[in-house]
This record gives sequence, structure tokens and C-alpha cells, in this order.
Amino acid sequence: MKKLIYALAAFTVLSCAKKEVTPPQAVMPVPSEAQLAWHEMEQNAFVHFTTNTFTDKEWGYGDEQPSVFNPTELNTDQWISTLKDAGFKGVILTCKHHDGFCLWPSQYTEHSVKNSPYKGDIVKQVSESCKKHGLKFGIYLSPWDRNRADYGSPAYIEYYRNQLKELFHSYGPVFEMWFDGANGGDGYYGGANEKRKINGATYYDWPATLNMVREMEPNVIFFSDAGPGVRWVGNERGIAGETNWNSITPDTLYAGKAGIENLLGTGSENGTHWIPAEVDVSIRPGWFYHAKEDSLVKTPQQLFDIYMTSVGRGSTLLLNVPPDKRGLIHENDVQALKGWRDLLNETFKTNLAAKAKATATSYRGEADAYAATNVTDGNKDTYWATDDNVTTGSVEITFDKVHLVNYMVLQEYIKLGQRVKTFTVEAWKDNAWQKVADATTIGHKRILKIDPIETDKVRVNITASKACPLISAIEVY
Ligand code: FUL
Repeated sequence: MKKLIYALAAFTVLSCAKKEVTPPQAVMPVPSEAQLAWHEMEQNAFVHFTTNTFTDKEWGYGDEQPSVFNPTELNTDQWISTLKDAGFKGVILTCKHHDGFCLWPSQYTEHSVKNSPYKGDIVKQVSESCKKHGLKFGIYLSPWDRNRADYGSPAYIEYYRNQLKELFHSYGPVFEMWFDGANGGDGYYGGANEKRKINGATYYDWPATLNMVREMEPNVIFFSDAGPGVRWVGNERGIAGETNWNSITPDTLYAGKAGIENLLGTGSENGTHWIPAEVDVSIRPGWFYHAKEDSLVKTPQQLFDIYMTSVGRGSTLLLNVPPDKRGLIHENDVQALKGWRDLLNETFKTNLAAKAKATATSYRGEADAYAATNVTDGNKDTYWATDDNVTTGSVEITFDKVHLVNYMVLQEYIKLGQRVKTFTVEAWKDNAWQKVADATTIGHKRILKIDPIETDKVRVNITASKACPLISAIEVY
């Protein structure tokens, strides 16, 4: 009897005509492993802290006395645990801002914490608190330095590189290095009291500096206006382009080039390099703490809107949360972050797609390898895909009953390149499909707010794609 069953089973498998399955080819460019890890982080915090915090300035002149730097209750564990609770995965600290004051006791200058009443090494404390709480640590070291008389001469480049060596040797691992473009280019803004102009394209000799840093930290992600790791999004309001390609052609960019802001926000569909946009924005009007802005901390709803226009458009958010004069994250900021986290948790609590049935108009080869169920299985390493010559297709998700739908979350399998150009979302209502959203790119993540609709099934239609679409997740809230 057993033998007969085996024989029948073999017959069934053989008689079943199967499509040939070859995995999809990558569509270039593709992200590096470090860039992929950066995409996964989604939410990082910026921390701006220097003499400005005590002098009530945004850009110090570099002539501040170190004695003004006097945080009396500094507690980096309070910063990092607050940030962790808010969901941040990494922290980038202004180890030195444009005023040149160093938050670590650099051996190359007297303009640092070592000559302040505070004395302690804040870079060390932040990197240790990050380790303790499981966050990654990143470094901002302003290229522009208003404290240095030698700024603009070759001696300053040596000074700058020496400081990078100090930082990378003592406080790593460092996941991201932030190169600020301020005063970086020909006639780029210098601000009051700054007459010195440099030709940023040649003065800094960035390729040599980046190579030096790479030798110390091979996987570090470099941020600058034009990358090479991640690019600036083109504004400081928290808004990525609605169309947001992770690719761009670096030759079209350089720090200070006029009119590139829009391009930075959208990227280029046929860009040659994977250089995704990072959305830097502050929780307060300024980057540094000012008591007069205590009532102007962004509300949880404003932060939620920023989340939607950054993470929700496939970027990583870099939200600045500046410590106050005590050396603590102010109560108002703590409250705002908490309210924001609660709002996010509440909004994205129950994924209606998790237990739903998913089907597709077509799939690639064997159903289980590239089936629509891969978009609802919670595994980002599996994805729904079509055949190579098919660049459109639909996935239908049927719930157990009628639910109120407010948000759609989609993800592409970007390891093999960003593909989707346009898509729509429909909901089944009154015995017909009704269009509830019409959008362009997806990338790492796309979150769409739709007009709330009661429905028991939704459909995502990929309407144009650079190559066969690879969708790793669809979530419905
Ligand atoms: C700008 C700087 O000039 C601001 O002070 C701030 O650090 C911001 C993140 O980048 O270019």
C-alpha cells in the first residue's frame, strides 16, 4: 500500500508542468551591506551640543572661552535611554561644530572640554552610553572651523585629519561620519565674521581623507551633500521627495552647487550610484538648545508627520535632539518624543495583512518561492516577484472580515536594486474596486496615509517598474 502512495506522489510531481525559476538579476546600482544596514535603522538621532548651548547661538564665532561650557548635571545615559525609548537605532554627536570647540580632550587644541569647568570626555561618555543601550554611534566633525587661524591653509587639513584619527581610534565603532557642507564650497555661506572662503572641491582633498577613515573603519557610512555613503535630502524641514530614488549620479552634485535641493530630494531614476537621502531635521527650531524655544518643541503629531515624509518615503530620519544647559534632554523634548513613540506604536499596532490571504495576478516560477504570501509573512528576506518580462502586476490581500483601513506600508527587496516607478492601491467597497492611493517610488519603505475606508480586501497594483518588481512586504493598518 505504501509503495502505491509513493508511486502516485511521484507521478503527480512529474506530471505537473513547472515554470523555470531563475532568481531575478540585480538592477544596478545596489546598496552595499553597510548601506543596507543603514536603511534598516530607519530612525537615528542627531545631538548638537557645544559652547553655543551656553551662549545662545547657532553658529559660534570660535572666540568663545572654554569656561562658558559648564553643564552641571550632564548625564549621557539620560540622553541615550530617552532616545532608545523613542525608537532610535543610532546617535550622531557633534564632536566639534563650526566654532571648533571639541567635546573630547583633543591633544591638538586647547579649545576643548579639557579647559572647561566640565573637564569630562563627552565623546567617550556618549559612545559608552550608546554601547550600554545598544545604539550605534556616529561622528559629526565640522570641516569648517572658525576657531582655527590656519583654516584655509594645508596645516588645517592635517589638524582635521589628526582629529579624525583621534576620534576613530578611541571611540569606535563608528557607523556614520557626517561631513557638513557649511562653508564647504566656492562662496558657500560663511556667515557673519567669516570672510575666509575656500574652494571646497579642492581644498579638503576629500578622497584622501575618506580613504584614511576607511582604513580605520571600513564599513563607515559617509554623509555629505553628495555622499558617497548617503546624501543630504536638500532641506532641513524633514521632507524627502514623494518620488525618492536611492540612486543619483554624483557628478551632477557638489557641495554648494545652486539649485540641487530638489534633485537631492528625489534622486535620479537612472542614477549611477546608490546614495540614498538622509532626512536631517531638528525637534526644535534651532539645532542647539535655546531656552526661548522650550515652547516650540515639535509636537508628537508634527514628529509623526515628519516620520511619514522621511521613513514613510524610503529615507532614514536623522532627528536632532539637543541637550540643554544642564546637560540633559529637556523635559519638553522627552515628553514630545514619548508622545510620538506612543502615536507610532498605536498607529502601527495591528497589521491586518499578517493573518490575511494574499494572491497575485502572476508570480515568478514556483509559487512558494516568489508567491504573494511572501509579502505578508513578516520575513523581509522573502519577496513576491514576477517573471523577468513582466513589469506590472497586482497583489490582492483578503482579510477575515471588514476592517477600517488607514495606512498601507510597502517595502521593496532593495538588495537587488530599486525598481518600482508607480503603483496604486485599491480597496473593495460596494462590490467594486475603489482607488485609494496613487504613488510613485517604494524603495526601502513607503507608508501611505489613505482616507479611512471600511473594506475586507485591498489590492496593490504595480503599474510601472524598471524591471520585474520584487516586493518584500505589504502591511495594512
Ligand atoms: C548645517 C550646519 O550649519 C548647522 O549648524 C547644523 O549643524 C546642520 C545639521 O548642518 O549645515
